[in-house]
Amino acid sequence: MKKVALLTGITGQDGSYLSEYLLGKGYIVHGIKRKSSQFNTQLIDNIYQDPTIPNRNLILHYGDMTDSLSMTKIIKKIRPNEIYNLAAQSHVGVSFENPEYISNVNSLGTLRILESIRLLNLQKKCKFYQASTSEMFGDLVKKNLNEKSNFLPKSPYGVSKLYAYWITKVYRDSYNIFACNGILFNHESERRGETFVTRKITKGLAEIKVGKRKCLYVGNLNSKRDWGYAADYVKMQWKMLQKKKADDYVIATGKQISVREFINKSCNYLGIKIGWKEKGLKEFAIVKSIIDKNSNIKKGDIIIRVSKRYFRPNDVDNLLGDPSKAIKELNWKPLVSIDAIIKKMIDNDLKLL
Ligand code: NAP
Ligand code: G4F
Repeated sequence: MKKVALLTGITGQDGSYLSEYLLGKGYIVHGIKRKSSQFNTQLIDNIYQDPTIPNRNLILHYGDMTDSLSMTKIIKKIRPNEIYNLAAQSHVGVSFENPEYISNVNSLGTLRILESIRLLNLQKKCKFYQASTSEMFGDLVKKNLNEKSNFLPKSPYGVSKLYAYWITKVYRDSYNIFACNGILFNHESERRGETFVTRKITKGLAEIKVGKRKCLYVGNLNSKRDWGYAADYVKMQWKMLQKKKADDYVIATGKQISVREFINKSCNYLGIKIGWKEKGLKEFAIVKSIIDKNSNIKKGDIIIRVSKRYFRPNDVDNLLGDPSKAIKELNWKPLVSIDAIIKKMIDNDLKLL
């Protein structure tokens, strides 16, 4: 019998990679998508329309994390073996603008699924994966963060995800549900949403290179992140649910760079040498030289500026993970370096242009 998986957030970065991965493993994949005024299935259209994948293997349902009835109805109909809860309002900066909605989706949305598993008596049949996040840690601890580190979230997003993390543990311990938290550090890809800083930089610089844009405005350049590759990380989501015992795991590379270094590396890859001038909100990056003489950029052009608009009321400046437990128990090894991620993202953004 084929295994049946249900993915919330199937239209997002991780949802698209995980559904490809599970279909490749012979699963029947059900996904929940929101009703939107524009198409929101771009990232899964390739698999949805793939003639080699039978229609019945990838099935989409309309639903919403804020709507218990729709969620319970879908779970009752499908009776999945595995649920991957990837759906979230996932932008930390935006969470300061709509904290109530983000809590409804990220916190109560998770509770709604766990309650459905319990009320439908699926405890023995259905395993549950929760997309937890390094943003729950905050940045008060300056060492590598692991499963035993304290949580001190600094944003409504971080707090909403901490509720989801704990309720997942509570349902595991109270009702014997096989429920795991994957505490994933930042992971990026060609499919990363365009408002997250890495994609904003690779897309923005690609546009500057081809003359579609003059300058890119960013926020906190000093923030450091432990950036990995999304297609690599989703495999660990699946692996967690294949263990004998449910547990929580940090998935990270154990290396970090700053936003400024990410820009430097991206410019290097595009053959643009830049220098940084001034400090704080006045800081900017100026072109010192360019390898590609046909480029639209000239020496002396200012291509990056800082704007107050992209600062958060409170930011996590420093995130670095310690994936030792996953390395040992899940046979985890980060496979794609930050330079390789940047190359993949820029090549894709140039191709799209
Ligand atoms: P993403 O690209 O932003 O995708 C989020 C998904 O959630 C989208 O499919 C979105 O649907 C869906 N969604 C949002 N609100 C919803 C609602 N009310 N009802 C139903 N679906 C809703 O995020 P991602 O990067 O793939 O991340 C996947 C999960 O991992 C998220 O829970 C995120 O918080 C968590 N996480 C991500 C990272 C990372 O670095 N990427 C790190 C740690 C944890 P639409 O397409 O309709 O918007
Ligand atoms: O790319 P970001 O928006 O990602 P952030 O805040 O780390 O959140 C992402 O990773 C979390 C895991 O730790 C996920 F849970 C979450 O769902 C999301 O996927 O920002 C990264 C850093 C921040 O410090 C931000 O202040 O970059 C800084 N930054 C500087 N300029 C900017 C910008 N961030 C954005 N989005 N846009 C800017 O212009």
